[in-house]
Amino acid sequence: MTNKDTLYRTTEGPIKPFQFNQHVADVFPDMIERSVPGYPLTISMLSVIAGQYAQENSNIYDLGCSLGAGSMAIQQGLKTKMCKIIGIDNSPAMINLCNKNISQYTKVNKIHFELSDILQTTIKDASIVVMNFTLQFVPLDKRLSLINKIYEGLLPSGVLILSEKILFDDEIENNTMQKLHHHVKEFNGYEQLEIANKRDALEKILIPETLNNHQDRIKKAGFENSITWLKCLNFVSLIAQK
Ligand code: GEK
Repeated sequence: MTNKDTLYRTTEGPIKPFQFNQHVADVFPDMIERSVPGYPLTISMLSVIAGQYAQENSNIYDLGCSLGAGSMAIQQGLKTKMCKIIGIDNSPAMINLCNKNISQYTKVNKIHFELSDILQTTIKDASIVVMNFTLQFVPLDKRLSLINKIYEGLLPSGVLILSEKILFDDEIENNTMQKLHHHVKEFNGYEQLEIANKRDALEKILIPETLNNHQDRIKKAGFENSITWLKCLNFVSLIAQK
């Protein structure tokens, strides 16, 4: 049973900056599914990607794992391959819920959830590193060193999966995508007030960049290529191979 997200259905101000606290963790599946167009497909495709790119006896990282949806999809895609899946998040509320949920599912016992800052954590012997809508919450000036660290921690032919909300250089395209995203939220049951309050809360917390910015950074880190494998409005997912 997922709890319905009504956190921003309030006329009481001022709206506080967004935090991944217990209130958010408690409604997170509903929040992300109704807010991020294409999210369920992004998650289910992680099973396919894991099946294809996981290397035997390697590590697989899910950075900013929230409640572990990505880690669990990866686990399902591995079938008989032996890998260590490591889900990392710096929100105690998220990691506590991950550990509570995992004890109910013995089949996901190969996932290790860690409470830690992805800027501090070591990445090594990785065949896959997933950052599903996480880099956008990392300060801009820390993003290149994080992508560099991921590149260094990947095995030869290892892949980074990077999903992000993006901006567009073209003003008309940018406005169109933002409007359509707003309509998706409305269609999914959010009221105008909730949408406006959440936008205020996320300002300066979620910092999107253009696809070019991401591709340039990925290239600078040393990846041979980065391919957009999914795009839904202003949300994309890239695969970059070492
Ligand atoms: C999913 N990937 O369901 N260190 C660790 N975790 C962080 C950091 C950091 N420096 N910064 C942010 N986070 C998930 C969804 S949500 C995306 C990811 C969203 C964590 C933060 O605590 C949150 O759980 C997650 O990154 C971002 O596929 O809510 O739009």
